[in-house]
Amino acid sequence: MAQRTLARYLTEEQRSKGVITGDLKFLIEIVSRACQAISIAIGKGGLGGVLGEAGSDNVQGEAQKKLDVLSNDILLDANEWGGHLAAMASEEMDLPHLVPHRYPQGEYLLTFDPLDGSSNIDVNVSIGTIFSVLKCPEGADLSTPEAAEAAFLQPGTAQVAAGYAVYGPTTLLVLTVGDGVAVFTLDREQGQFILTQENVQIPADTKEFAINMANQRFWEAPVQRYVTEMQAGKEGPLGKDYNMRWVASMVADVHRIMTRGGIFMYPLDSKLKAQGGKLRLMYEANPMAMLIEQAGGAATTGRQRILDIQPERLHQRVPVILGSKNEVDRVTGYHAN
Ligand code: P6P
Repeated sequence: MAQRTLARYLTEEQRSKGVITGDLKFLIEIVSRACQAISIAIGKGGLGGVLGEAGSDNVQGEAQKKLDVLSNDILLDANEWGGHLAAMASEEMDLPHLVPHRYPQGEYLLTFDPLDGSSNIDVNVSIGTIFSVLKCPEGADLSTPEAAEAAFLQPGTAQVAAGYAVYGPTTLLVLTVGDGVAVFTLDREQGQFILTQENVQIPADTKEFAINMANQRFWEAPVQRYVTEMQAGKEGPLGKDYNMRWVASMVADVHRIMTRGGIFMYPLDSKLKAQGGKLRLMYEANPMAMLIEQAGGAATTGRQRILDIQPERLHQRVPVILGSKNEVDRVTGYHAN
């Protein structure tokens, strides 16, 4: 059977299933080409002069890596001229980036974390790009970047597409347009993402958890209880031995869960309480939550479904617990007790 490229998959979703519009198909293809360019830049590493610090901080107050800034620029440049977007928002920019008036305005909003896990860049560990697509509300005020923020403040259930690229031994694009999750592998010779898996299903049970154990003393009681029970293994209340993984690149940890199940937790802890959590809602938690749910998993803050959260700020942070449904339900249940 002929290889199904990303373009062919999207056309099938658009034509045969009527799931997406032509503009959304075009937007996703543009984002995929930007991810190809980011993959090439990362692959050059020290040879491309792109490692190390950029010498600036982002809106989160985090030191930017050269590749953070480069990836952000690649996504902005790729997306602003096509006529499918009204505005973009990024972890690396305080305010939304409006499509310049010299270009046609589109009906979609794009949010992204251009390079997630950038603390792993210089040590050659997998990193990724995370993106989310929303419809721009009718009559939205896009007169200034400050005014445009309100248009983005939609719950995760309003996303029309979400995906990530993971830059690892292979570069993969994992995508949902609301009709299940599909995985595409970058064929560097063709310069194409080729469909290698569709209808991804996350096992409802798992024996593998992902959390940064160094924060254990800061966790709330329900997470303390859950992790202690998993560490108790077969003799403990959960009756099975668990393994632990923590890549410290959300994209890599989530992709492992997409591939073989697991539970990922960046829970609220006492040192993060004031800021509401570590991970960002609009371009980390929401797109990953849509993907996880579309693959049969669950995604909560411990207290509520992530996709139901009504955002209040563009760079809002939330606790994240996602992955194999039965395990997420268990630890979420502990929060309710
Ligand atoms: P810690 C990367 O900086 C990130 O935003 C996520 O990709 C990752 O899951 C998390 O932070 C790692 O956090 O505290 O373990 O370094």
